[in-house]
Amino acid sequence: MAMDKLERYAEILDGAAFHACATPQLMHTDPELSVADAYQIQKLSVDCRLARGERRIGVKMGLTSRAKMQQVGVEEVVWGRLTDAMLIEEGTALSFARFVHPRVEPEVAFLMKAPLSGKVTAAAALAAVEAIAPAMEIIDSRYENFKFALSDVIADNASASGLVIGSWNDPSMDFSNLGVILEIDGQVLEVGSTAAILGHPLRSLVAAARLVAAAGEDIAAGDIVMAGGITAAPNLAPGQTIRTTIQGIGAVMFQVEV
Ligand code: 0L1
Ligand code: MG
Repeated sequence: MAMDKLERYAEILDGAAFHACATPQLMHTDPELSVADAYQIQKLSVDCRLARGERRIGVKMGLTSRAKMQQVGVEEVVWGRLTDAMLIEEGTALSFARFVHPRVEPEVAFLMKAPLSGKVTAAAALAAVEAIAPAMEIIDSRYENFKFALSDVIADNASASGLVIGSWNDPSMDFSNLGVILEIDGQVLEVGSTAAILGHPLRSLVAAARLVAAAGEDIAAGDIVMAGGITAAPNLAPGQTIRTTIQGIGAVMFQVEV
């Protein structure tokens, strides 16, 4: 696809995120949009954020669990880029007005102590991890009605929009199958296991190293890698208190402003 068209799509998606205003699916006007085109659009749209002064802080993996794939009808693992403007401090309230139609996902976050790139083993991936934390991702599709096809969601930075990270833990523990509870206003809405992430969260990190390297980039020391949603993602609404607890590694919470 011609560069000027890729740039135009990137600006549309960046504008939709910036103004919290939904836009039609790119695939409706361009049904031939390829996955490779979509990742180029993603990079160009994140470049718009970087040009406004945001800083890259890592990457997110998306659609890494059956529950997530079934919820949105897309059956591929995807990745996206995270910036510092997406970080929400644990325990604080986020402004609902920043988002189009946000949802929340319980996740595991990795903090990297060494770079990771290309085809790596799970053992090599673990050796590059400084710490793991309970986390939540706020996803917000910029498309109308939260509806998209694979290339749409990739171009839209895999719906990346916010992340909240709890306390960091030593990664030497077995975190392959830890119980997960997502509560909204004290009510348990979703339960799951870290095993829902590709069978083991480390597999998501292995996939991240491969996919990010294929795009000519690296996972760097100091990066955060969000491993992907464990359960289906409920809608957020003003006034809610959201908490995720992961067995053995702690809890993380935030509120949504009224
Ligand atoms: O992080 C995720 O698993 C979501 C990826 C994009 C699909 C969605 O918006 O639900
Ligand atoms: Mg996610």
